[in-house]
Amino acid sequence: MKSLRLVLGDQLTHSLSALNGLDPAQDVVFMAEVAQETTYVPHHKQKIVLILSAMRHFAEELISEGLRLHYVRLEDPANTGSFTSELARAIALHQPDRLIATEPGEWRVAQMMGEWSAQFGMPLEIRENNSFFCSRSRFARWADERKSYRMEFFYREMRRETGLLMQDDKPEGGEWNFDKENRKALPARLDSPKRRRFEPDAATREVMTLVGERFAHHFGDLEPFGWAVTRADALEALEHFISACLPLYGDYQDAMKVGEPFLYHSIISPYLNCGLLTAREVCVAAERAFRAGHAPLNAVEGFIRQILGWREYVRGIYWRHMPDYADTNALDAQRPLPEFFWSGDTRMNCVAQVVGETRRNAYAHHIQRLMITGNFALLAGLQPRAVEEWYLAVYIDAFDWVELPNTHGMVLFADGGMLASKPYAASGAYINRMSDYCGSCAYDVKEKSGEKACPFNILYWHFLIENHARLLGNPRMAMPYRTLEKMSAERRAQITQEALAFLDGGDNRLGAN
Ligand code: DLZ
Ligand code: SF4
Repeated sequence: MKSLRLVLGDQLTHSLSALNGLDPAQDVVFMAEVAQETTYVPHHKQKIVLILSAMRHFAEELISEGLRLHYVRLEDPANTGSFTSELARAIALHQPDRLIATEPGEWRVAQMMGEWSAQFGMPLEIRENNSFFCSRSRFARWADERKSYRMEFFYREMRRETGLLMQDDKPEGGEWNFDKENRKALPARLDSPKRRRFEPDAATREVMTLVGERFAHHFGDLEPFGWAVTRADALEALEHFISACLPLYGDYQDAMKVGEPFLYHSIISPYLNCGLLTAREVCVAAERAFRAGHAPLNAVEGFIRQILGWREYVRGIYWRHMPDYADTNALDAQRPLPEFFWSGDTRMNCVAQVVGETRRNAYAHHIQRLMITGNFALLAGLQPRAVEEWYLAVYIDAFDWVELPNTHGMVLFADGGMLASKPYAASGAYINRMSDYCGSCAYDVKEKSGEKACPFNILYWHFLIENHARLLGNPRMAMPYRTLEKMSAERRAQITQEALAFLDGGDNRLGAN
């Protein structure tokens, strides 16, 4: 039985289930760079370079292991541009008896895959993706047992199941979650670790030229490109994080500073999400640092919670609730995405800084994504689909399964609270506390109304007024609503008027495009 083994661009793992039991004498590995994937959203240029270059390096590694590859390059004149049509060409050439794949990360691709067996008249075996801790069926078992899904309880089960940071059946340090220790403001003098850059080799340079020519109109700077594109380099990036950044990762996890896009963050999500690193090895490395006394528990627990807890949890939610999940719009948010999400051309310094870093690095850390661009999108009532497309396009680690629940549920509360127990809405005071953005902003974070007032201050109260009927019953919103109720009718009318003036015609004519 001759099989064609499929490896997608986010499955670059040597132990991938689709490659298990492969017979090098007759089986062929199929990989294709296709226009359909490079353009379904206008991906940041560095994201396309990372995926295509990592695919090419991975293919080389498989060839050097003695495997037969059917590899289609994007610039190949015969390339027909989609997984399905390229698979048809490969089948005609190699005449396999069956297809073997690993479940894809994305609903859109899973739909496509569902048709292949009938289309090609041969069996297609779709195997579980063993790069995750929690299979889709395991998540369904957990979710079936409860009415509301809180990440914290899922995470505890995962800790017990994997034994990570456990002392027998008790959590290490006597508590499951040390998040309250992870909100420190940065010290005035900061000596953040210098990030490890990986100089592009000839293969990456070739892809950069291709992307520069073909995707010049896509968002983002192509140079400098310093991402790892091989497993060996990704392992080096992991080792750098563990030794130089993890000890302080916890303390300053939520902090933001002008000119410091990375601080103590791991920056390994692009490698995890395209398969160069596995979730297990990353968590094991962090736990080892704790056991060796190199990193404190609040840092290691916080990091492991992101991978073992949150990342697995959002994947579970995605597969359990797609495709309907993406269509909800619980807060009826209808405004189009303002142009400054792409240009960065806004007087709001916090937004300008984050968009600028996103353009340069294809990266922003979780608090920047949640509390600056995300908070703005939530408060301004931007359309979920437009915001989701933006996040999917601009971030190097963004794939639908992880981006959608994070944006739709966590950032925008568009699922009505399935993921988050309350909307992550905040006024300028939070941004001022967690960053140094306000000091050099054209707006005044202390002003609550008028020309100079920080737009987040006005939009925050406007958001509460607008969503009064939808959010008043939420116990976690009781405090802000009590404050709102103490405001005079005139003050509320003024907030509404100033918010609408801003949204409809203020800073960079939000809503005008
Ligand atoms: C993101 C991406 C890009 C930009 N290009 C490709 C590609 O040319 N070939 C490929 O196999 N995968 C690519 N990917 C990743 C896919 O979009 C990802 O594998 C699907 O979303 C399936 O989950
Ligand atoms: Fe952002 Fe407001 Fe601070 Fe300006 S004043 S940086 S708009 S939070």
